[in-house]
Amino acid sequence: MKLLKLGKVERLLRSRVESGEKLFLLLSDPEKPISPNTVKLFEENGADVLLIGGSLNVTPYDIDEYIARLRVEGVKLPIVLFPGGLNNIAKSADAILFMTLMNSMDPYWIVGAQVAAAPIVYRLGLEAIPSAYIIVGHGGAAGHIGRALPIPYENGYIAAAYALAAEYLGARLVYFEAGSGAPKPVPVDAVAAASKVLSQALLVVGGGIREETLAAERLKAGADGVVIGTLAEKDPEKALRSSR
Ligand code: 1GP
Repeated sequence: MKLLKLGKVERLLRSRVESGEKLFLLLSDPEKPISPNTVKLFEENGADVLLIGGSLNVTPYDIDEYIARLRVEGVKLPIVLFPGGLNNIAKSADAILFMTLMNSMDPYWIVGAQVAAAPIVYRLGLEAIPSAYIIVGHGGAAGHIGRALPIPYENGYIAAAYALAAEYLGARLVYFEAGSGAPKPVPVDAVAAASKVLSQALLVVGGGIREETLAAERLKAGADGVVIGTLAEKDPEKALRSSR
């Protein structure tokens, strides 16, 4: 038997949560990347990690180029791939959310892409964070591309059942996703129900967080962190105010 050893990025995120902090995961899509200066603004104001990923029209070269630009400009945040597919695995990231799209109807997105990805992640030496991706409500592009059967907005208890199943299956991070730019974020009661049953996995929530109270309500309901993408691109100052 080998001992469970957490990677550097996961340890950092867990240590922040264990010390009572909430996580702010900034998301940049390399197709419309957030500029290095804006990323630095977020870094100086409490972002914990930069997620990079997108569903379409992204190559590993775009991601490596973007990361190189961020590093040259002095961005020090840990950079974690939030992969929309195999085309998002890039060697200069620090870690990858190694995700299964739990409520996909297509085995490819549940396990097929992961089997294809695993040897690449291993060869590149990326820290893999075992993660479950669960799509709720609108679902946006991720829901469409991932052939998800989104959990109805009103049925938070179903989302919680998925989260618990994810933890029992070994996920150490559960990501509730409403879809980028979704009209409504994941409902608070789904977050509260999941947070009540999870005992080990980090719970992060993203999609449609564009008003100042939306993140705070979800964090208060028990989310460990929020992901903000669209608002960070469009209105960084508001995104900062909305991240806590
Ligand atoms: C999308 O959850 C993320 O995958 C962030 O969504 O772009 O709506 O902030 P937004």
